[in-house]
Amino acid sequence: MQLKEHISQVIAILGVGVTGISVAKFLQSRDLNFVFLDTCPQTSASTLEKVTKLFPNRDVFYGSFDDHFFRKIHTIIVSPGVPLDTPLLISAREHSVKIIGDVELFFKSVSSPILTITGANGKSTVTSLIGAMAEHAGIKVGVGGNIGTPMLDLVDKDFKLFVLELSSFQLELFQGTSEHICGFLNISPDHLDRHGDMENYLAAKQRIFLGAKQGVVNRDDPLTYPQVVNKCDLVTFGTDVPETTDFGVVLHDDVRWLALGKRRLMPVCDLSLKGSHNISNALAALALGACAGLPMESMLDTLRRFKGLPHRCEEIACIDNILYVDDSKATNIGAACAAIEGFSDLHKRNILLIAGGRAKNIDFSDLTKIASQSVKHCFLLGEIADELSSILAGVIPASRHSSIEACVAEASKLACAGDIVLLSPACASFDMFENYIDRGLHFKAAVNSLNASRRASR
Ligand code: UMA
Ligand code: ADP
Repeated sequence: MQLKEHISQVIAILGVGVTGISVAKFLQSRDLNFVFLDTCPQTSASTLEKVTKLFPNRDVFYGSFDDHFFRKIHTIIVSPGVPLDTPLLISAREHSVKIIGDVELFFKSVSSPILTITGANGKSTVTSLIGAMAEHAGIKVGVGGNIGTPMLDLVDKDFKLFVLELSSFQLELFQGTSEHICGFLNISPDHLDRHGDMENYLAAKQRIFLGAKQGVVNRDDPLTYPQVVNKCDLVTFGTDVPETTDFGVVLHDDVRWLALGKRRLMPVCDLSLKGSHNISNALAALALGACAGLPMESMLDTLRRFKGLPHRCEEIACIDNILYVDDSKATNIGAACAAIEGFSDLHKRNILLIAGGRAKNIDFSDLTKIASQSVKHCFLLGEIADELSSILAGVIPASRHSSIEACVAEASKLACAGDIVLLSPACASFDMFENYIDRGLHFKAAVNSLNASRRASR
């Protein structure tokens, strides 16, 4: 591999999170020399201790770096969470240091077909669906990327197909150095704190078409089509009637069917996942799976069985005929709107929404519009609570709370039979929780303890 050419210099791994550790294992297995860098003063002692234990002979540098330092580095492999305009990377570029991400290393290291998936929302659902479809068909499939398992952990394992979820952060450095089949699901504002504006966010997502031989795009969202001239064949999905080789929805005897062209595949009501956003996710998975040659019967059977991932519109409990739903993974406005629409009742305001956290420089007007039709009360959390409270003033009754437990307790008092208490925060979790999983687990624990106390009092 190219990285071996510079014997007197080393590779630097920037970031000691799960990506950094997987890159280190990969380089170590190939006898390549490397050091760790980290620019976050708040990186915990326990993380650094873990890295030192795993790689006792490797240096870990943190803080700021002088010119002399860059003469010893030929390549920096950057973790996705590190912004590319970080001063360290600006200096590195000035010293002609090569800057790459783990995706590039992955693409150069595997020979089995690769499916790549991006979009603002639905990435993990579609990625897991395709993984489950391939497994159902008996194919040894490696699933990873932004979904959690760092992709370099998948190499050297004899997988016959790879399904990778790619975030805009990972795509910023993506070069598409070998062939793949890509899917761009949808776009709505997210991560504008990192990308600055929608144009940059979309430009990062559009990089998924680099090197793609086939692309799956969403007819309901034209911004998912490649915006630069590109040679890949396109297959589309959408919730309207499809053309011959595309995926969509057709009506037959008043029943809605998922369809490939005119061919009816299965009734929409047979989908195990609920909500209109999941019809799109199912169609995207079918389109991508078909491009990868997965058998239709395996794909349809998976769609009938796949129950969804934790913290995505996950129904936790029904207490006194009030449903409690954990949608902690809804970390942007588009996702929260999809969840609210999916659970709303046309006839009344039936949702008690728990929202808030750390905002990402996104305009809340779409959320206010959708929520005004179906949200009875909004329970606000985190750094954005004050701002959100003024935005909602006069539109939706709202109150601020210091914990998710308090939100659940207050929501249970205001809710009536048939209502839904929905945690769909529209914000990142890092101001109060370790991540969205931690936030979802706190919600789940609060709901379970409410359930236990109601049972005890009966
Ligand atoms: N760091 C720096 N300087 C910085 C920022 C971070 O040195 O300016 C260091 C931190 O101190 C830490 C390390 O970088 O040591 C963390 O790296 P990271 O933030 O890239 O996190 P990883 O643990 O490597 O996890 C990453 C993804 N994280 C992000 O993109 C923020 C994970 O996605 C992904 O699952 C994992 O790689 C495996 O591919 C998480 C995520 O929140 C779930 N993604 C965003 C989302 O889904 O919305 C994009
Ligand atoms: P991602 O990996 O892109 O964050 P997930 O599949 O984890 O997406 O779903 C996260 C949340 O996004 C879900 O809980 C749901 O609220 C919302 N969501 C899922 N699919 C879609 C979609 N196709 N369109 C809009 N929102 C969606």
